[in-house]
Amino acid sequence: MLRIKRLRTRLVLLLFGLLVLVLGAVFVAVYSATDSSANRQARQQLDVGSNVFARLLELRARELSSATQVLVADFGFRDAVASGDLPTIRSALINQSARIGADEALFFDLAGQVRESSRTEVGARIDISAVQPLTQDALLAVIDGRPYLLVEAVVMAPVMVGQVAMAFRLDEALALEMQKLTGLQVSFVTSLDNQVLYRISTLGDTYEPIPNESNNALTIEDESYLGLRNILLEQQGYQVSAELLSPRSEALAIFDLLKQELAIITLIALTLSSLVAMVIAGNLSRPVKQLADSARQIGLGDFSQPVSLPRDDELGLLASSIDTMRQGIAERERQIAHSAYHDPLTGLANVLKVAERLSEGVQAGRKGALIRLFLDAEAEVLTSVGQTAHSRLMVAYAGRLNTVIPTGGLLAYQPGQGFLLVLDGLDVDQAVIASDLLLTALSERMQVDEVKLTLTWLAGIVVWPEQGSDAESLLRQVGIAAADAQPGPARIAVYQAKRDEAYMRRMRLIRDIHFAPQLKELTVVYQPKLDIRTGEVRQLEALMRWTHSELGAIRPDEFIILAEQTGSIHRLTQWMLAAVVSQLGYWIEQGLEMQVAMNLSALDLDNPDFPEQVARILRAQEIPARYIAFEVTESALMNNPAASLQSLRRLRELDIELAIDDYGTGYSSLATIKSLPVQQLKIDKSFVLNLATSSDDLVIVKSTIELAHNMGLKVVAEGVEDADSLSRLQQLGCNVAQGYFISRPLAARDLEQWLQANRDTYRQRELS
Ligand code: G
Ligand code: G
Ligand code: MN
Repeated sequence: MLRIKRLRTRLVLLLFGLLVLVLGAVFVAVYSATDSSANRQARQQLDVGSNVFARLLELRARELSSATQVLVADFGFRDAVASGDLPTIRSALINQSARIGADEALFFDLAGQVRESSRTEVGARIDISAVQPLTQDALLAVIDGRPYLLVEAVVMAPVMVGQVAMAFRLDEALALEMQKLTGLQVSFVTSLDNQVLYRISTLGDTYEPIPNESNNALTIEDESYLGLRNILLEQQGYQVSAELLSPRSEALAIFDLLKQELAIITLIALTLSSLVAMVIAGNLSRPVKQLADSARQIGLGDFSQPVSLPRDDELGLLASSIDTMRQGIAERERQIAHSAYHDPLTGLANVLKVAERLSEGVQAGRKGALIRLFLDAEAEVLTSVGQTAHSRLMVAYAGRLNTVIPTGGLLAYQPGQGFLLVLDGLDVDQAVIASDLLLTALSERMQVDEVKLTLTWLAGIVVWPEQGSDAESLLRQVGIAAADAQPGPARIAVYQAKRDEAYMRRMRLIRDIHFAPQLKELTVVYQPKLDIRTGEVRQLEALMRWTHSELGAIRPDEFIILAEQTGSIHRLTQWMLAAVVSQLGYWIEQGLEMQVAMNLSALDLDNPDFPEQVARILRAQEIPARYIAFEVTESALMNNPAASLQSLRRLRELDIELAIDDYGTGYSSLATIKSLPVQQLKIDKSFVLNLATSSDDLVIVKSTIELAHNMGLKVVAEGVEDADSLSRLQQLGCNVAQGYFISRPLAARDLEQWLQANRDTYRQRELS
């Protein structure tokens, strides 16, 4: 906007400036032309004036001359001169000069002295300072300091007896006459040694003579003149000049008029040129502004308006370039938008598009289903066929699905997760039926290149609004549902809210278990193990407890598995070991000698450093190895038999007692256990809980005890909940009993009290 304004201003200024320049030049040219023509005119007038002046003087001189001749020819006057009759001479002089209007008439004697004049006072002194010939007949003289035109004649009687001169003063009357004749200003200036003696002028008394140097233009009382100085006499320091001034105002007046006209022309031209500039600028800036608006529109993402200017100049070209650019950007924008919502491999929509569609569906208040169709064991399929074939397979399946999905359904592909299908208007049953059809289509044999495959597809379903109210939950829930699907009859799994809760809880525990040790949320409880023969409690089983800050007490059955899955189990075992060893240290100090058994998980046994860690911690706390024992389940041993065996041997070398836990729940036989460096066998509580009533269990327990004893193993029965069971175990020769009947797991303090209180309980029993 600003730029455009500037463009207009600049154009106006440019035109304006150019015009001012041109007009200025014209003005100057006209002025100088007028000025020189005024000068020329003035000069001409001066020349004319000079000539006129010269003629005038000549004329005067001739008049004077003839009057003088008349006078000297007069007999009476000659006679008077010859006789020296001064009064007659004088009166003749007066008469004659008055007659022709001469200002002065003089009579000179033979010696050239003025003897008589026409002046009224008798014997006046007349001082003739300088005389110089002016014309053929006349002289110019300075008499009494004033300029005169002088004409002489000799008086003969018949010899020369004297001289007569008549003078005519260069006075104001002459000047005025001159002015009338020529139109010039006329001045006569007499000076001696450059000091003005006398001056008269048609310009008045204030007239200053033209300076010597200047013979040109000068200004007097606001009037411009061109001057000309005619020097009439120059002698003995005297100078007489006639100065003519020709006014230039008339000539210049023409120019004044011209000046006004020029000003008006200038004004009009300026106004017109401004208008023209505005129009041109507007003509230029309007389309530019239009283009700028279009460009801004494109910048804002509106590509709908075509850009064009109906012009065949550069601006038109620019407009069509911008339009090409607009189309290009629009196309690229469309591509970007497309790839943001589409999977590049299959060309199907992607999960973002699904989320959008779900949000729309949920917000519109419609019901619908989100179905995930995925390959069973996709990772294995990928490994066996390779990435390229896998990609081609997916494209092929996408094509197959596209032909069978119900109209209006949105099919999307999520790499590694299979296909997602959004179907509006379906309830659960319809979604299951639809999924079944789709799975059937997918499960048909597929051929890609040379490879023919029949793959197992599974489906997970979630429906809204019953099961979810936003896209994010629906996508998460369909994943949970999918995780439940299994090849076979359960190949389609519908999302169940309960599972979701359990899932969330599992996530929470997995996240938090890592921090349980440092948050001091873990504790240890101890369950006594009764030596059936002596009735003494010399052994304890240490069991971990986790009190979550929000979820409360969490059973090991729940969290140990999760800890194993995440690897946190190492931290837990370390913590347990440290806690138990420090408790042992305290008890030994107190004189309480107990062997404490800890449970190990498969990962502990896999860890080759574990035995060394145990040895280190025992050494550090100075606890003899016989005070601790470890319980390991059969299944933990089977996870990595070689490494487990290695660890057990190392632990055994440290002189640590080892037990097989939960015996009877796994598949291992006593024969395999025989090869292990273990000393105890713990019969699983499932065989012991009902020992008093179940003869089957009794048989199993009995034979187990016998066989174990044959192999030199001590037998521990866990889950002893009643006196009958205990006495049966006693009869069967079981070595140790553990269970609620004896005591529940107790905190260390409580255990100490329990031991105090029950020191003799079982001894008496044995005696009885
Ligand atoms: O007492 P209780 O319900 O707590 O024990 C449940 C299971 O948890 C038992 O199988 C027990 O072996 C296991 N368990 C308890 N404490 C620990 C422990 O510190 N480490 C391991 N690996 N398992 C434990
Ligand atoms: O698997 P393990 O041997 O580590 O078994 C210890 C588990 O058995 C602990 O969870 C403990 O609480 C539980 N337990 C101990 N005695 C009894 C009992 O008498 N009855 C029942 N039901 N569980 C017991
Ligand atoms: Mn145990």
